[in-house]
Amino acid sequence: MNDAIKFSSTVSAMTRGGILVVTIDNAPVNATSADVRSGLEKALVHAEATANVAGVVITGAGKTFIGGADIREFGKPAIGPTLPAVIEKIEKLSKPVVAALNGAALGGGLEVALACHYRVASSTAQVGLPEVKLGIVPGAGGTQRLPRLIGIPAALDLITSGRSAKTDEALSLGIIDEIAKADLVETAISAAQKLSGKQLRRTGELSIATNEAAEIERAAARILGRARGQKAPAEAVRLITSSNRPLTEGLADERATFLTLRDSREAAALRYVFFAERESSRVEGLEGIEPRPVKTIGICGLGLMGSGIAIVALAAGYTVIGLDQTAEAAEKGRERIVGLLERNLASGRLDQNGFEAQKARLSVTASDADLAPCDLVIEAVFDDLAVKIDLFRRLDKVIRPGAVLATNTSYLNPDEIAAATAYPERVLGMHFFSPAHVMRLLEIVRCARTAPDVLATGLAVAKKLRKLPVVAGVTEGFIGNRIFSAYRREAEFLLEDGALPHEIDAALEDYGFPMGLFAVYDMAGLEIAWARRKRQAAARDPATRYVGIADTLCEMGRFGQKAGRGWYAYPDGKRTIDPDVTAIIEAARTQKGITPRAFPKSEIQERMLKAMAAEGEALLAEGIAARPSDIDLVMINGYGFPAHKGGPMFART
Ligand code: T1G
Repeated sequence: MNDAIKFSSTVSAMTRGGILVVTIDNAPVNATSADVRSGLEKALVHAEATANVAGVVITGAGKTFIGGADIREFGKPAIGPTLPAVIEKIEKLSKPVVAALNGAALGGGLEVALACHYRVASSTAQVGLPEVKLGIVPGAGGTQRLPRLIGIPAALDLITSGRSAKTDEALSLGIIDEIAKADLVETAISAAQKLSGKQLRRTGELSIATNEAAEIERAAARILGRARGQKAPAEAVRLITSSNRPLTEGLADERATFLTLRDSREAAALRYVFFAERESSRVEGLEGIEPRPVKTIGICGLGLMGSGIAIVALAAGYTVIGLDQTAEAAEKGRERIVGLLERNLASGRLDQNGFEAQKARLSVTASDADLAPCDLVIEAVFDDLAVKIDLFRRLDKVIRPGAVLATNTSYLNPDEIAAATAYPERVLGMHFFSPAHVMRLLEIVRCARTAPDVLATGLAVAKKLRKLPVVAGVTEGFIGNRIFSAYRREAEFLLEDGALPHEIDAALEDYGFPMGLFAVYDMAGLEIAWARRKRQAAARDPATRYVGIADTLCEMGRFGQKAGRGWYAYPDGKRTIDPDVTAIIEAARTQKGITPRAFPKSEIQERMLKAMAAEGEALLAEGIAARPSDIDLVMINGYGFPAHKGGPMFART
């Protein structure tokens, strides 16, 4: 082997068996920064010009091949060479270039690989073009080369979903040519040696099957239906479905579209969310604080929420001990959890070994004493203060003092629960969103006396559960429900001022929410908020504006979809505008002497956004939320706020 050649600070190479093995080493994810692009270009020029180099292998250092273009460079002045220029050099090289995918090849990383003449992957690699998740389209040939390799329908699925494919699927689709059985780079070297001197398969020169028009049309319609006002998926559909045109034409259209989208508000919002998700688990003052070790998690209450938490804990590798009030209830809980595991097995999310292993790590009981081995106990019992305090007092007697106690309460004050226990510093809130095995968001509630390493433990467990943790201070409803209450309050003000439920819902759906507020309200049921309003009635300040319309509906038994009527009527299960509700709203306006007026969608949206942002500002001022982007993550991941709008705090900027 010859000595290494450094083409840039992040790109080096050495010649092995006549093949120039180029390694990209740009921590943390080998993003194709300007230095990487320049190093790659120099390596290709060197390979072309060096007689005893018969071919090239490109691979990454660490666990990622190339994680994509460097998102942090977006919006800054472009530094040459551009990625498309480097990629064109790869494809046009006279000698074989083989990609050795040592890990994730995403975005620009996959685009580099697609321009190579052969692709070998390690079994742990994954490939994908996730650009739409950033509000852009692939900008370096993905929409033009992928269809040439795997056909338009499969390319539409991968590019417009932004999902990754593991190596088995990538092989069967034709994205990669081989899964290395032995050493990856050695396999790639021998592939390059075999291709040397042979006719090279250049992806850009491949033709595209055009006999799938009906399937393509159906797929395109489905994708556009799901886009909900986002531009990137629609542009991706246009570029992919028109990719059977001369490559240079398609590449030029793709690049222009990418540059336009990259500078759009939608893309800026999604980049903001991308970095916000990585910021949320950074808590000031926790640097260097070690979380407490957690291997066994106890879950008290095996209803919908508790069983969902059990599923994610089992999937994360924890041993789970479920507790319920009686042996029958515990057994019912176990059946519910195993049923969910069986669904995962049936859907292929779990293989048989995984199913058996997870099932084996689950036990249930009705006896507190069986929770003794737990390092963390999460309660998801009935949301009543006395019930929770009694449970935590019982747990104080059976789990070791160093074990962590977490309450999943949505609205109770965790400080009151903690204060009633023997070791308040080991108590925190872990507010899961239902269904817990689906929703990523997890509010980690820092109680007044939560010890730093206990908070660090909550964050570490959240990460292992593959949740998106956001730290909240103690206030009624923490971050999400506090903002949701403000959002709901403003909507009810709008009802009194002249708007109707379906108009408000239409404005919110037009903005990008999957469902309007009143439709969601009817689905969740009006009685929960009603019970809380009645509890708070005595303490309510008579000077603050209060809308009694929801109370009127509840007094009439209009609790929502389950009751067959709420804000809407559901004659055949179908949500229908109900003139009776309109009459109730009109009566409420008359009673308050309000002269109603019409509200355009834009004004409804503006008032709702302002109400959320104002509550967000209050949460920041009170120190309940650490940063605006945490608030945005909560509203996007827990309440359907459209990610491509960035969240209520981003939207006000
Ligand atoms: N650019 C810049 N920084 C990035 C980055 C990227 N593409 N990807 C990750 N990071 C940072 C991230 O912010 C974090 O920083 C650290 O790396 C570790 O990330 C031309 C234009 C690759 C699967 O969308 O999916 O290519 O917090 O915690 O869990 O068509 O990162 O440490 O300061 O996520 O091991 C397309 C995005 C870009 C992939 C690794 N590519 N990244 O996951 O680490 S656009 C993507 C990921 C593009 C082309 C277009 C994941 C990962 P910090 P991490 P991980």
